[in-house]
Amino acid sequence: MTDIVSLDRHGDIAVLTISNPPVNALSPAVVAGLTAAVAAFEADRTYAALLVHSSGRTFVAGGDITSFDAPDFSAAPYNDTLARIEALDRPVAAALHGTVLGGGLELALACHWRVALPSTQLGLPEVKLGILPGSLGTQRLPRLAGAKLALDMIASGRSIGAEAARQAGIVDEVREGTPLEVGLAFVQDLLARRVGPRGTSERAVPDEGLPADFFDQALAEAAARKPFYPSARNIVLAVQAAATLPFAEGEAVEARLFEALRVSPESQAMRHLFFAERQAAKIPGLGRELALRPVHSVGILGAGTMGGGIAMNFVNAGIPTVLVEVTQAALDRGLGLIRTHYEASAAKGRLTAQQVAQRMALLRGTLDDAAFADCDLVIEAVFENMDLKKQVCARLGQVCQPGAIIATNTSTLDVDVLAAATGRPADVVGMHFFSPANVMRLLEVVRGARTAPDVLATVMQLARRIGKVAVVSGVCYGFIGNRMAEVYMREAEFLMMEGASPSQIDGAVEALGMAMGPCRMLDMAGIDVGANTVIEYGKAGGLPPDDSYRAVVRRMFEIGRFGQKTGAGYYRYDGRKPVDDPETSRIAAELAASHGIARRSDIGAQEIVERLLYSLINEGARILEEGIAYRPGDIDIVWTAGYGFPDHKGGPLWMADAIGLATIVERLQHYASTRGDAFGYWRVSPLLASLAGKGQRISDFAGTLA
Ligand code: 3H9
Repeated sequence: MTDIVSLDRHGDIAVLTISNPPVNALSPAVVAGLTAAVAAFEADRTYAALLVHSSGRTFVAGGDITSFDAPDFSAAPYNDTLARIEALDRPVAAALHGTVLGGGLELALACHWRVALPSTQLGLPEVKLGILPGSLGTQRLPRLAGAKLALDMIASGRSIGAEAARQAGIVDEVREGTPLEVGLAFVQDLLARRVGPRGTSERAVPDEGLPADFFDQALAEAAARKPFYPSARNIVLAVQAAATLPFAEGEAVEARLFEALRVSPESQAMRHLFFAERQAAKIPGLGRELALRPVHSVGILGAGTMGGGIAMNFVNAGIPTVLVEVTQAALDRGLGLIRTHYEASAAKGRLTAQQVAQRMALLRGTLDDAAFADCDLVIEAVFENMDLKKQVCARLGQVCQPGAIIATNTSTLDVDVLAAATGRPADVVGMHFFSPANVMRLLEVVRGARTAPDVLATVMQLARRIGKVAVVSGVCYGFIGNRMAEVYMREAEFLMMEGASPSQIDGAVEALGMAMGPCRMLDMAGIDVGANTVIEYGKAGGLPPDDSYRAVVRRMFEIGRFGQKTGAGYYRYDGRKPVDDPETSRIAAELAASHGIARRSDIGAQEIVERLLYSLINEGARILEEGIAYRPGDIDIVWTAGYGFPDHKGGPLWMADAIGLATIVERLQHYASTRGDAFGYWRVSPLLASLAGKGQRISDFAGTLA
């Protein structure tokens, strides 16, 4: 046996141990080790039973995702070994702990019996990688849990706990102890009861109560709700095969459907994001040995929508949080909104009354900013205005205890200027949350010129603790996300002035899978918020000398069309439903006339997509060449986790490679020549031009930030 998979004797029980840290992924070496161990067990007739378990923090978290790109990848060796395990003529049990996912659960399903520690989570999350379980999970799980639950778990990728798995028939028993203790005791019980092997594949899928059109409905739903995900349809077909075909035929169906997905661009994009997300957490130059600052309590200045949302993140993670406001009315309103939010979650069954009480007990509100003196981290979430934020930062510099971290939630302003205002810039970092802050996964962490390494590392670790995906940005206007959003909005507004309607603009990018087009996005975030950002940027001298730049948002702001909240912005709202408004088109036409912009009736979806997304990609390339982002994947994570960019496209830069950089450069040059480029809007990023010229991919660019 190997160090990775060992087979040891405990009396007449053979104990197979998988040790492939950190998560016991099924690398080719694990599969080879597993196969050898099974062969050794087959050959040794003195064993009465086999126990399969893993060392370390988890059972097996799945197939080795890094191996899926290999041209010679094949699930067959693993699947053959699973078949051999199931065919063993003596009982085989799996002792489960940690996260039993994907190929890990498929291993457990091939064993005859399963016992789990109470904290175990089990799931088939392959759908999140754009594939389906390829080691008979789609065939064995329905045989244990029924087609309905199996399809739900496989299609959603959600995990279930050990007790729910026991009730569903996936796990036989839940026991306390270490995996080895629990597994050995369980197998000894099996032997004492003289129970023999039992193969999951020999069972029929229980189909009581399943409507006759169950799979037809599921297929229709997959087509309607997940049109961009080929995995959605394939998953239904695979589970249908389990329910309707003999095991061997279902196996062949699964293999064919799995392979089609593995090589699909959608899955490649989603696998890219899996690793990009983990990579984003790593900061070049900061080692694991760096001591972090303790964060036991958090203070937040501003109890508005943003401040309240931010507070909920910490409270949800069990961290005592104090909210500070300037008036009692604002504080009461902020605390009231948080309570209402938790009570609504409780009404939906997502929280218990006790959890609501616990969370509210962790939250304190006060008008006295002296409360910040006890906090390890204080985040300012006041209105986006440089003068106000400078004042606030100066005060925080005085009131916060030595060593406390001071964070600004600015979405665009210069973090170095704010850091200087505190008088202690090493303690300062940007923490840019996205609205709604308790829901959106993205956190942009802005590294100032003087941010101390331990401050940055502490905030990155804290982000993980509160369930965010954090991406580091250098200092520039709008950081990674909003700087790119600015060019995207710029083109949306020019298109509007040229004659495209908001629904035409949004429709073009939503047809590619964007969760929301730019017009709906800003209407929801607030036209006032967007206009203010542009105005502040103007004050800081950042705007191009072009009066037509973002003219629409400024006009909308002047006339009080603040977006969804006022019933009108780019769109007019029928309740929450956006509808094109003749008034918007009149405003756009009027602005076009006053700025000498020609109106056209021939704007097509292709032009909209190119002008919006190729500008976005070009700006992303600039962000990379300037070293504002560490790596291309960080930019992809910002846009998929923060702006609704479709994950099946892998983010803007991954998509750029799929389109071809040369094509993008050619189209940028086309717009420069057809539209004129007095303000450099279409100037091609030198990095993009150079990579396109060399036929290289931007996703492979190593980055420039030291
Ligand atoms: C599958 O099973 C297909 C089968 O049906 C067919 C097979 C033939 N592979 O997330 P973390 C790495 S598809 C390779 O930070 P956590 C990860 O990159 C798979 N590497 O830890 C990271 O590396 P690094 C189905 C993997 O504690 C390190 O492990 N399974 C894999 O926050 C730590 O990861 C899944 O989709 C992998 N499968 O969360 C589960 N998994 O340190 C995917 C992790 O170099 N994994 N790594 O950055 C997860 O969801 C989480 O990693 C897990 C732990 C919950 C397990």
